[in-house]
Amino acid sequence: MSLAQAEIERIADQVRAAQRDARAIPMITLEHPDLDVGDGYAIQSAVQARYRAEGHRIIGWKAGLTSRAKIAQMGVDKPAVGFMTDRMVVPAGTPVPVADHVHPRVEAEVAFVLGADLPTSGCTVEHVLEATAFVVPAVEIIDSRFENFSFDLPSVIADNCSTARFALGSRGRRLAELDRRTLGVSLVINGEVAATGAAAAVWGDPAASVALVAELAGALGEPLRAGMTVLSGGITAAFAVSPGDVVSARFQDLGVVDVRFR
Ligand code: OOG
Ligand code: MG
Repeated sequence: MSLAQAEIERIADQVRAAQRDARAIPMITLEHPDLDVGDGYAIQSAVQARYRAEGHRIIGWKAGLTSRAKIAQMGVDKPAVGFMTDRMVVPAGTPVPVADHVHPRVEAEVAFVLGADLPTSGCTVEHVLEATAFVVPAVEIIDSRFENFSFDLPSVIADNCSTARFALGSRGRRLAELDRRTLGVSLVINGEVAATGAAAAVWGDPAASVALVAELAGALGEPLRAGMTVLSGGITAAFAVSPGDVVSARFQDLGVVDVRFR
């Protein structure tokens, strides 16, 4: 940690304003080259406090940069976590305004809904299998607040891991009914297959990615609790969207989630 609390608060104000106003800001490390991962999470926590003060409720956490495709696309090779709030949920059938974002992109992910708390350290795949009530298909809409969607690890963490919105499928499946690793998905945009993948792309097993989220969030003093939703990470690269686009994550055995943009 290199930043004083007053500076953390100042940067958190800038990041939150950029998120709310859909405005790009320079990457934080341009002004603070010594910013480290601890500083990034300190800023993220201060950003979270601003969401809570605005009336958002924290309903879950997400993994970022847990697949090779994402690591290759973004050039950042360490995973990170971000928080999700009730107001980030896209209600089924409601179009998402592109103009609410700087440069939104979409990802297909497996979402885990917890029926029990996860340990904050020493969390294993077995703990995740035990605690998961069901999984649902998800489309995550990410949006970096940094110019050109370009960042390093401390900066993207400060920006809550590019979290913007997410849409969940309506039909849950129990993990025991699925082969989590070979679970296939096609990310379809305007009827064209943009990318395909299998859930093992995410940390070898999406349940292992959830265990990692429990560890990383736990280290921040943020336990993953029963009732929370955890996004396990983009399986393929993310794709930019424009008004009028229709995005469909079509999962083998898990069903489909559609998101329309306006
Ligand atoms: C960071 C967020 C990554 C994922 O699923 O890997 C993420 C980014 O790529 O902007 O959500
Ligand atoms: Mg994601």
